[in-house]
Amino acid sequence: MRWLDKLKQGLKKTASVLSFASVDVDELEEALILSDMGVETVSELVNIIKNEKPKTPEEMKAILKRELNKKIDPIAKPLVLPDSKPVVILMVGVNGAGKTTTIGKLAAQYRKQGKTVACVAGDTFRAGAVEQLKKWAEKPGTDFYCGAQGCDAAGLIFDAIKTAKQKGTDIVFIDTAGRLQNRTDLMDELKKIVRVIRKIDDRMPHETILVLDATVGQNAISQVKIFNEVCSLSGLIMTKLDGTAKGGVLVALSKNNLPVYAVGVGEDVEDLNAFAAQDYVSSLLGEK
Ligand SMILES: Nc1nc2c(ncn2[C@@H]2O[C@H](COP(=O)(O)OP(=O)(O)OP(=O)(O)O)[C@@H](O)[C@H]2O)c(=O)[nH]1
Ligand SMILES: [Mg+2]
Repeated sequence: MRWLDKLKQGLKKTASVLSFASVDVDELEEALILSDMGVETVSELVNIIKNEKPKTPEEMKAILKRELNKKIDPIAKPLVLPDSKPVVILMVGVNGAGKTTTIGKLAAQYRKQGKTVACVAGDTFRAGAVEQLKKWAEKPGTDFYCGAQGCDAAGLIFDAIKTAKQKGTDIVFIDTAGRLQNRTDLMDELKKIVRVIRKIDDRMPHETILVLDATVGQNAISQVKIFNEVCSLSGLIMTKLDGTAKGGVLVALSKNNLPVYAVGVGEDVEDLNAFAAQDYVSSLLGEK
């Protein structure tokens, strides 16, 4: 299946929440809230639509489409790697968001472009985490760094980056353990990881990406806020846009001005792609 078809297919549930047959603004408001766009964004959108007094559902949809594009356009930015060897990319997020899978997908994409890649198993916490990343790393042939379960993640990451630097590796992906944003002990560990990486080079990590699971809807807002406070995020990747009715959450996230580098619509290696504003908005609105 082509990417755009996958995206449309994935956002079908959200699109069905957002389908409207009349120009009833209350009905529209409810639908927008159900799609997890957030109360603030929704009231802003509804006010604009009310002011323009659309006469047909098509007119209403056209206004909505224009306004959604306006919000999404500035945050839909591809990941552009800086000129550095290595480029260090740190992946963070709550448990099960899709960090490890996303690293696997990105590693494969960059290997295809001929880059040398290393994956660092910084999740030393969860049993099976190392093996999971190793499987992803093996397929496209990336270097792989890991330690014993329970070992100090920051130390492992420090050594791995140093070695990758000596070897001249192009990109280093650092996987980290999932952590809920209310676990201060784990958040402190993340601070330590960042501190240690900065000791090698204060421009590192070049990217700190929060991986968000689209199915959590509005909880993504507090995840962004807290992870940003702890490790100063450079961008977001949203996974699991397939099969969620809460696909509107990306619209709510746009007010953070953090770029959304990519979105995931499935578990396979090709199910991650750059986030394109128009494709997303037209999928959200169920356009053919
Ligand atoms: N449907 C779907 N599943 C996904 C997507 N991305 C990841 N997954 C699945 O989500 C589950 C969790 O993914 P992981 O990559 O292990 O998540 P994680 O953030 O590394 O999890 P922890 O290490 O436990 O914190 C796996 O079963 C993945 O296959 C996606 O875009 N769509
Ligand atoms: Mg993981």
